[in-house]
Amino acid sequence: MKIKKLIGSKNNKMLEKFEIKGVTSKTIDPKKYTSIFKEFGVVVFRDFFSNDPDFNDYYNDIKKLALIIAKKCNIKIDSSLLLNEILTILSKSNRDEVGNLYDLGTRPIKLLSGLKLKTNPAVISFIKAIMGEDAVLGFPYLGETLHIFPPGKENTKYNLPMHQDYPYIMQSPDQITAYFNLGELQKENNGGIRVWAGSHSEGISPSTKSVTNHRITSNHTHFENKYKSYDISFGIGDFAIFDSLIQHEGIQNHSDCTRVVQLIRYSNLMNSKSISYSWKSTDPSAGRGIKFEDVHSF
Ligand SMILES: O=C(O)CCC(=O)C(=O)O
Repeated sequence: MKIKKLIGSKNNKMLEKFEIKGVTSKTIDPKKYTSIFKEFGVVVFRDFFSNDPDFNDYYNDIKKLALIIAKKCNIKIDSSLLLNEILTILSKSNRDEVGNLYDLGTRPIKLLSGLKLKTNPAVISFIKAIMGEDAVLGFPYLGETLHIFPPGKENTKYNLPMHQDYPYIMQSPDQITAYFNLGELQKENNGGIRVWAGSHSEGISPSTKSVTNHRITSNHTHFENKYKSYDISFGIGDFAIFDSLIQHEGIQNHSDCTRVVQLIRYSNLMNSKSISYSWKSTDPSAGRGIKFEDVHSF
């Protein structure tokens, strides 16, 4: 299946130096972008995965499975629709089935094509260029999420307020969140991610737990005042990496179409804090994991 793209659908405002256009997984020279990543804590590559077989295989696998759900639920769907259009239709009446798709890309990814995407040579060489050739790469237990954000007020509860990823996930504070975008941007207001560029430079920040058990950055006004924020929206095949200490939040989807993105985390296990607690991840199910408060004082 060839991935259809919407011509002229991206009307994002330009995002300073950390938005890169015209570089793909086939052409990237990773060393060129490490200093941008270190300065801003984020780099966004537009159309990075155009014609990348690993990306296409994962996209097409998820789409095939979404069409199977449609068949199972007796919903007629035009198979030439985009993945996010299909998910929008399915979510209206079969939210639980869409949840099963979420599970296939979440904690951990359970598709071979997903594993191939996770180990895509361009992605790994970029991460190694940032962490250093000596880095031993690990995958934290809670590191993978296939986020599916359908439209509708009832779904906005899934958007997280300002936070850092590391306290949720652990394993190493030297950690990168990679953002493989699978949904096409059809409307400017279908949400995305708001980042406070450069905020990672302050390291781990104090956070409190909300009633919904979300970790919220305690001194968020400090970051709002000190760092410039950027709202980033994504199209199919766009790729971004974030320092797991960057302050960020989800932007609610106010459009009538679903936002869908695969997140994968990569940790550097040579980090001294990570070594001090034996590389443990947050692991709520097995009772063997570690909690942020076990090893950090705030
Ligand atoms: O809304 C998103 O796309 C990102 C969600 C997020 O911030 C996270 O999973 O850490």
